[in-house]
Amino acid sequence: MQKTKKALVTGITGQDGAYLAELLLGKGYVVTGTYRRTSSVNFWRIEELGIQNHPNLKLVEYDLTDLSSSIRLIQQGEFDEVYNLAAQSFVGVSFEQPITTAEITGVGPVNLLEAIRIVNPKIRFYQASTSEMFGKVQAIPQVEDTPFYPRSPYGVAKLYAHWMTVNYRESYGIFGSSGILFNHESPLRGREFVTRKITDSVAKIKLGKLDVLELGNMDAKRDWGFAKEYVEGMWRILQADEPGTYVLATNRTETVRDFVTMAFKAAGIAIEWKGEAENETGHDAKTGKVLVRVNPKFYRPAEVELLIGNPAKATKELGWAPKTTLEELCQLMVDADLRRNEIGFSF
Ligand code: NDP
Ligand code: GDR
Repeated sequence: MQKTKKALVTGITGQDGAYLAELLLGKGYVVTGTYRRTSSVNFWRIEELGIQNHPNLKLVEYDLTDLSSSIRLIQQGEFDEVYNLAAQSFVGVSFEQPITTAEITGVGPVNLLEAIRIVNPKIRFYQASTSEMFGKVQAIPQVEDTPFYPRSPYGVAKLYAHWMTVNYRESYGIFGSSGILFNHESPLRGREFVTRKITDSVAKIKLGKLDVLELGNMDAKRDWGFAKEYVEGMWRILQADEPGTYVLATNRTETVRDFVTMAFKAAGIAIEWKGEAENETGHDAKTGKVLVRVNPKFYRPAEVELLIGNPAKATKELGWAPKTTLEELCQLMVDADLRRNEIGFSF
């Protein structure tokens, strides 16, 4: 009989943690998911997925910045696989809180790597690396060996954790793998990130609950995929024969402006664009009403202008490929936000 696998998922209150826990539970894993002690814990994602009370899911309080609890967590869990998804993951905030971001997003993963090295070096470790490490465009499409040039404290912190994962693999033989994941979105995306901010605002505008959507840089181009498919990629990365680094992406890039147009279209509203840069506005093509405008307060001190990734290595070695188109993804996000806003749900 095959042994039941045990997995640790840090950051289960986040988008990817929730989807990954759902995936692993579906595969028969016993899953420990970590959340932070806060005054009001936020389990809405695992509630929405209906896994909060799953008999094979255990929720534990944990902070990635604490080495001693990292060691105890690894000692107590007898895990086969550890997926480190916890991070201060918002690029914008990383400019305001660079030190906290470095401690959580950069050094935090090393606490887990140390715990694994000390307690059980056989554990397979997944690090949530990011296309933000590519930063300033060096080549397109970006692949595993494209040079890194991060453009935010978040990107720099992730790059440190990425190289530490490589370093623990090469120094101690730990099965440490990195997924360099490009932006992936879903109805469970946090509302601070641009796609969900857009789909939630479009739903509110459609329902007469908001007048105007305000955004920052409309020219930024991103390679957006569906989060549910990307967590499947994370799992595949840890099932490989050898540890390694893999890009997960769609190989398609669109501007923020294109995503806005797409989201309004998904809600049955055609948008016309006028003006440029800070004066750009998006109008309802039927009524002429301004529905979108630029607010420079959402600009970042440094921007990643263009991301597009080629996942050919993951396709060849892991059999992973994205399936959902950006139009389909956008439609399912808008539909979810319309449903939520109709019943006054506001996460
Ligand atoms: P989220 O921001 O939705 O989730 C982040 C999780 O980390 C939350 O559960 C959060 O808990 C937790 N967390 C934050 N700080 C700590 C801490 N000090 N100790 C323990 N847990 C902490 O991110 P996503 O789900 O979107 O992303 C998952 C991972 O993948 C992140 O590491 C992110 O940087 C990375 N990534 C994401 C991409 C994307 O497009 N989504 C692309 C590439 C990489 P709380 O709820 O308490 O804040
Ligand atoms: P990103 O995602 O920075 O790529 O990081 P985000 O959705 O925050 O921004 C994408 C692009 O949109 C531009 N933008 C705005 N962004 C936000 N959040 N709000 C706005 O109003 C707005 N207007 C324009 C941004 O400037 C940017 O160019 C995400 C996170 O999930 C990271 O954790 C992850 O590593 C990367 O994706 C890959």
